[in-house]
Amino acid sequence: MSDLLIKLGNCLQDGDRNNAVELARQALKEGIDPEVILNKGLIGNGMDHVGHKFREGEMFVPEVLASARVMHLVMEILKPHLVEKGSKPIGKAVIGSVLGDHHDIGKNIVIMMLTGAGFEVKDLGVNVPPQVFIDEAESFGADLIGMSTLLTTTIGAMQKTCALIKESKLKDKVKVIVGGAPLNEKISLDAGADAYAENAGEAVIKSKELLNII
Ligand code: B1M
Repeated sequence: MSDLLIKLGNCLQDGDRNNAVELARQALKEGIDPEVILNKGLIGNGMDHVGHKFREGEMFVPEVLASARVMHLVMEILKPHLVEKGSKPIGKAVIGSVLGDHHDIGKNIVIMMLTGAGFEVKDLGVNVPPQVFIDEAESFGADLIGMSTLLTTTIGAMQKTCALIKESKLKDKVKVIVGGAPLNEKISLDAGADAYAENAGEAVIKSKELLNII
């Protein structure tokens, strides 16, 4: 990994927003692929370490929040480079973090990547109740509902939302894709989702597969 990306990841871990922004701009100027900046610098050398330190009790909520703010800031800089919107959307999606879940970084990345791939995406935000996914999908005319679940304790909300979708009139109209750290293929498909994606790149591939987009 380049020195620049290691430094960027370290800034994210330290919550150092000024230097992080500077380094991200420099990385883009040097022609480093924005996806590499995201996956290797911000996630691989940044957020993954933050998660580990949080789990081990070496970092606490205020520090993790500072890292999350740096992530948001740098993502704003990367966004125009990751998103090159096509003129006509290849599909429409509504995506949110499930009820009880306030994590939004992964969801936002998935939205960015799907938008970049040509989807029109409505961001439902965080802490989204099951019925809201259905109502918003209906009014937006979505082909796809996406749910992000970061906590073990919110897997139930994902399962409940999937069950409600199956009982709703949208059941044959929309496909459901889910993702987030505590999920896996089995939990997701057992809950009634049509696909599970481990990361944002896979979310794009699987969303296209679900909608038969080659
Ligand atoms: Co929280 N948190 N957090 N947290 N937090 C985790 C998830 C945790 C694993 C940390 C730990 O203990 N090691 C742990 C959950 C344990 C568990 O349940 N198994 C945890 C906890 C416990 C909590 C609180 C309960 C802590 C507390 O208050 N005591 C609390 C809960 C709040 C709530 O939601 N109700 C809490 C709060 C917070 C902060 C507010 C401080 C902050 C969130 C800020 C924000 O999101 N705006 C935060 C953060 C930052 C984390 C960690 C450190 C990082 C999450 C992240 O952004 N990762 C996280 C540890 C970790 O994951 N390493 C942790 C980077 C992001 C790019 O990855 O979100 O996994 P991720 O998204 C990936 C894939 O999962 C996938 O693609 C994304 C991009 O590649 N994906 C999808 C995600 N959604 C998808 C949807 C799809 C497809 C793919 O289709 C639609």
